[in-house]
Amino acid sequence: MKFLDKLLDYYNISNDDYLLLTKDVNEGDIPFYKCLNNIELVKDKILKAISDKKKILIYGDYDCDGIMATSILVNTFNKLNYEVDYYIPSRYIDGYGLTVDKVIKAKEKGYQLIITVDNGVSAIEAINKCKELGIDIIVTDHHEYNSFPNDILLLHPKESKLKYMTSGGVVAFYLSYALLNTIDPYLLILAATSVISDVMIMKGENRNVVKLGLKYLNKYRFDKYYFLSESNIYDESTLSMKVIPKINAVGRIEQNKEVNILVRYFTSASFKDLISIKDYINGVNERKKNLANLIIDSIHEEDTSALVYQLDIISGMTGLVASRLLNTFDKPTIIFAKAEKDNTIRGSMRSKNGLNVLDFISNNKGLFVEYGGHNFAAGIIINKDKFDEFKKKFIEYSNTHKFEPSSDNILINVDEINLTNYEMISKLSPFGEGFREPTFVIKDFDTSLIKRMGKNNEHLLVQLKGNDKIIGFNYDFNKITSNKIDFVGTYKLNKFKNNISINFSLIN
Ligand SMILES: [Mn+2]
Repeated sequence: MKFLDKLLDYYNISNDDYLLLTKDVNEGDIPFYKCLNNIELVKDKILKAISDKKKILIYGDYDCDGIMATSILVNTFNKLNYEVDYYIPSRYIDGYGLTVDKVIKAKEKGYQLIITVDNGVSAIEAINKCKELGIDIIVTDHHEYNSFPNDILLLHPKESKLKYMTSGGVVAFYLSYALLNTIDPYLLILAATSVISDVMIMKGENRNVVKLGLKYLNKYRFDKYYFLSESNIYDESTLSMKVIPKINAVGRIEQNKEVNILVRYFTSASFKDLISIKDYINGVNERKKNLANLIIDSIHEEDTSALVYQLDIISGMTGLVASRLLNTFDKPTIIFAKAEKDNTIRGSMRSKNGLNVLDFISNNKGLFVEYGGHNFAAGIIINKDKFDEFKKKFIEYSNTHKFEPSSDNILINVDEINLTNYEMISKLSPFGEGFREPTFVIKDFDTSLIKRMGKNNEHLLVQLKGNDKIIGFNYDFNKITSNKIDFVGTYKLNKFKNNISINFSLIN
């Protein structure tokens, strides 16, 4: 079967679909800002506030989506030559979302209009406090909500003509589009970054935002991205593997208000600022990695079907540690942090195909104080005294819900690892939630061709034609038990100076 036909089969799409998915995107493919209900009213209100010289505060969130959303609006006001302030609450000091406390502080500082981004839709008490104190408030958010006061302006994907749920950053982007009357390429890549970081479905409008954002990123090569990317390839995986973890690292590691410096990074016009802040961000990211290594080294794998630990660590580290343990031990993993003042513990669940953590949650709702997430990654809060019961239940669940190797790999032979086929795949990008990058399997590979490389011979290498290779980073060589082996992996572009080659990168 031809390589393209294999791809079409895999996605269950026709040739016409392929042409549609692979065609170039342009600004006309981005929904016009009026797709959001209320946006004309919001625009009028903001323009009126500017002409009345009102003191405006943008209130964001500490994750990458919230930082992108805040930066988009701050940049927009900069372009309108109007100075605004912003605040990103600290995960540790302030907690998530606009609170009554913060509204009172805003009043004391003389703010007359608060615009929330990536939060606010459930902050009913804080909104009432604004009313009481005579502060105007506009809420832009994308989180779930039941009811919302109808005398407050709300921008929300649920109140729109959009087909798919989208990120807080994209909602802020539509507002910038309305206020500036144009699509700003830099603001679009910030929005695209938020689609990826908040794991929004990579279809429809979201896909167009990301695809055009990446096109602009490759065209303009914004310094702010260059300094965080560690790569000369700008695609969705550079964002998800390099840039976004660094943006998230600051709010996870730093326990004061440092996370606000990220908005300065993404909004400052000063190159000096940029250099010093990128050094800071990269430094925080190194500290985060070292901390993760220390934590992981201190853990002893228990002989159970799932790993469930409560550790003496800050809550910002649980996701990272859980992901690393999942990859190391190949077991569903839950890591809780040290207890909070109210005797709850926050944790991160990580899993793979075969054990859906949302299913576990919905079967055991009584155990949770709070939860949110996706099929294989969730953030949870439980009462500390429920830990033992929780652990027992989760291990029981994992006894009967074993990981299943994803069976939908495209069968290829070694000759099909080449640049032409890589390009056929990458034309379908961006990949993401709901539209996964295809994985491939090579059956019965001759193990005598396998070499090792790396300082400790920890990586697997097979040299193919030209400069193409099969590479398995930190490969588990115990898997090689006979003279044949099946390899599962993805195509990666390898660009070094003017040399381009393909790595078939193994999925351990
Ligand atoms: Mn968000």
